[in-house]
Amino acid sequence: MLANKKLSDGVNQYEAWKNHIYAIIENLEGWLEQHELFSEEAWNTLARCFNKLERDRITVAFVGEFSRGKTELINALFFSDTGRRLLPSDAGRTTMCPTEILYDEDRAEAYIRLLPIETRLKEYTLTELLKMPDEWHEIPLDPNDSASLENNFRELANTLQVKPDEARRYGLLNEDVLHPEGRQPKTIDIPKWRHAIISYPHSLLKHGLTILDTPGLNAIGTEPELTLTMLPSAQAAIFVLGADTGVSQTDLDIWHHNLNGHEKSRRSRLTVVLNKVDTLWDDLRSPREIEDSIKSQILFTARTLGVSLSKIFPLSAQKSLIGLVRGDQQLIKRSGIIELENHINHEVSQSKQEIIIQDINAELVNLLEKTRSLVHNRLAQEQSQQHEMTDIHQQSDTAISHLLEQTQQEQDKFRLNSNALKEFEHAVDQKARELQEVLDQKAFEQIINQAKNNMQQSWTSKGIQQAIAIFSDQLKQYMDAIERKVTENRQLIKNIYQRFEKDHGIGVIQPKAFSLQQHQKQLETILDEAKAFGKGYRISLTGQSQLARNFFATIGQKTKELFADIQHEMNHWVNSSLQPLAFQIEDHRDMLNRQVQDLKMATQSREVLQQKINETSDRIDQNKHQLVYIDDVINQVRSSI
Ligand SMILES: Nc1nc2c(ncn2[C@@H]2O[C@H](COP(=O)(O)OP(=O)(O)OP(=O)(O)O)[C@@H](O)[C@H]2O)c(=O)[nH]1
Ligand SMILES: [Mg+2]
Repeated sequence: MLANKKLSDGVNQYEAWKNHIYAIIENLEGWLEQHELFSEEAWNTLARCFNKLERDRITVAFVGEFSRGKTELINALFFSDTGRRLLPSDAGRTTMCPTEILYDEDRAEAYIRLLPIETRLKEYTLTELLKMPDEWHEIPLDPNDSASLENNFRELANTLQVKPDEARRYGLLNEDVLHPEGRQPKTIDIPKWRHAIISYPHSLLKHGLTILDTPGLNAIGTEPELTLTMLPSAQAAIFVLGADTGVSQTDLDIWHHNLNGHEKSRRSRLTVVLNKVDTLWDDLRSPREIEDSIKSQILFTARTLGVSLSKIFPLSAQKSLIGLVRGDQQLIKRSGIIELENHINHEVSQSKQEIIIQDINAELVNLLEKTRSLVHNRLAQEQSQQHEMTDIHQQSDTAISHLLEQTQQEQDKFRLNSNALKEFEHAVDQKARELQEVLDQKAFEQIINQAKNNMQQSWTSKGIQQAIAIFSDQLKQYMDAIERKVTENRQLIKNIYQRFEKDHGIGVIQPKAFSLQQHQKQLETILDEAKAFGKGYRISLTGQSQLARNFFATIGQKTKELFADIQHEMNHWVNSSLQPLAFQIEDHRDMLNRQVQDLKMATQSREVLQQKINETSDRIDQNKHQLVYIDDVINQVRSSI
């Protein structure tokens, strides 16, 4: 189908890249093993890359005020080949809960999993609930029966009628609906489900695309994890406006609070859709007049939101769905959907590049470069040994005995130093323990608990903001203390390497130094969000305990994950920091042993020495071939972008 073609191009390219990298990793693994270059560090790096590739998904989120046509657009973009309006799209509020649409590779089945709204009363965060299958209601789906699919998907729009008190407990009561005097409503409608996950075997979803459909975001009680965690982590967000409504105040609120706000880098991945342009199609106006009126709407939107014109796509989701279902090419073209598809395609491959450059590519190239230095070292050693042997070949017997003596002395000195490696390892362990003490889970929990108490005891918005400010300061101090210990550790490791370099000319290949820079940036972003959170809440609407719960379900959870990440990466760094040195020590020891043997041999027979010289030449050739191979793989990785 025409409309899906471009999108699948983007995702297919991504899939092809992934397969390419998988193949590179697999080949590399075998090759490293074959040439005795497969260190524990290499194993860890490759395993990490593999994991990242497995888990990696691209999320495109659809965001906007209710009834702007988000769901209709998803139907047109992804599900028109079912010949139906698959996901419920209707006037008024329709999508009631955030809905992730993906394909569950592990289970390889189609289903909807729905999280009951009642789980809002539990202390668990959404992230935690994801790991508790019993809390979810599951409906199996038959992807070949589109009528029953459409029927099952209606659950996404399902509501419950509850008493105002119950709604308040869920944090879903807008106090404005209660009249200060006069009669109170007996019941009000709230969403039946809190979150939905659809697994559906669509080719794009199978290739790692996740679509996130959101309910009109201005809705009271919007799941805080949606706006603070899920939206910021989506690779692309599509903000949907209606040409019939223009940019309303509520559209602007959503834009500023959820999209344009804290993470400036996200802006490049933001797309604005001006939907429902068909409402401007008017048979009494000339095509030129219609085009002009669309253009002026686009200009106005660009100015109001402060985005460039190239990011705004006028279209009609409804007409494109109809055109696609009927195979009406003219209507499809007029609907404007094709331009949006091209753009999403571009965004998807853009974010693909970001992932590659930042993560996998850098990791692989780093490993390959280290391996290259190692082979380079071996080559240099073999070459100098060949030199020495050729020299020896021409020397007198007394000169050879002298050389043997010298080499044995170096061997002794080296033995002493390399025995000291155990002590160095001990020192690094000791420092690592000190670091663990600083990163102590209890200290972190204390910060969280104190903030929780402070918030629950605050009766004013100002009090909440103060509690957040204290929380931020404490986290910054905590991070600074970690930074100080990390610096000490880094210095210790550097000294050890320098010592071997000075005494024996080895230790040139050093481990990648661990840096907290990235994490510090992440903490800053989270703290900015925390500040915005404090300002954005009206305590009267939410109540402190619900507010504290929201805060810790989002900001609290994020900081927890951040420090868990730091701990994890740091452990890896400390455990592997002396590995490159150990590897080089072993290499150097082998070389010295060989030299001593060669010299001993030379005192006995010149012929055998010649044979040794020839063998060394062979090894030099092998090393040169290995260097060519490594450069080739580095090029393959770099050119895979
Ligand atoms: N005329 C016209 N109507 C549209 C278009 N796209 C969507 N609609 C209609 O607008 C209404 C709302 O569409 P939805 O897709 O449910 O909107 P939504 O943004 O998902 O709304 P929520 O789920 O409530 O957040 C439905 O009646 C659609 O048929 C369009 O391009 N043109
Ligand atoms: Mg919807």
